[in-house]
Amino acid sequence: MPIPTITAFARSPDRGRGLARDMRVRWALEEVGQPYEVRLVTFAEMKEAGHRALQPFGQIPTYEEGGLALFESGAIVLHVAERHAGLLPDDANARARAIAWMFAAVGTVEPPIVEREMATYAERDKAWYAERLAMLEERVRGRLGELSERLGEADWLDGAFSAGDLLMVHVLQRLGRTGMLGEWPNLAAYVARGEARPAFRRAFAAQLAVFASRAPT
Ligand SMILES: N[C@@H](CCC(=O)N[C@@H](CS)C(=O)NCC(=O)O)C(=O)O
Repeated sequence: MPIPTITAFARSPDRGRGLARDMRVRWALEEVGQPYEVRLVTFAEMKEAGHRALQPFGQIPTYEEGGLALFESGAIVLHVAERHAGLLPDDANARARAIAWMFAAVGTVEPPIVEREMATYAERDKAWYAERLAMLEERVRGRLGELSERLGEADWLDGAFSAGDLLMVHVLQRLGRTGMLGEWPNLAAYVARGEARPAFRRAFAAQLAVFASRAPT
């Protein structure tokens, strides 16, 4: 496989906390041992036609590998997982279930978490903010309770660690500063297990190094 190139924020708004979605792609590539290159883009560059040709919505991450260009972090992680061993089970049914967890992460669990976070940025000055935040947090709690119930005492969502866990852990990390994860000790432990993986640590260090190298001194 040619060395893929991904895009990431030139200046990450999370100040190196690894919440931007290039992190999940980096983590997947580290899990399978695939070296990669990173092209850093500014916010202005993300909105230009050149970048939009790769990512129609003017966002990161993107993924280029030979003649293939991809966007959507979930699709990129799935591509990486399908091309390499290690992130999806060999058994066809188990593989299908792991892919279902990938969709659950980005399609069912991530949206209420992102909606809550967006409200804290964009709606804080509204008269109805407190009421709306409480409502959004209840939605997040609903999903977390359901996920916690399913995970139970297992280490991972369905057998061995998979791309489904990779995406789910990264999605849950966005709740880091809210304290909400602590309400479900099994989910907090699940995220900690993901963060302890050597591939996660390498990916995290790589994205942090970008922030550190560009942060004003
Ligand atoms: N569903 C997309 C979401 C991509 C996304 O929201 N990227 C963020 C960074 S994590 C971004 O580029 N935000 C800047 C913007 O939307 O202008 C994916 O998973 O790749």
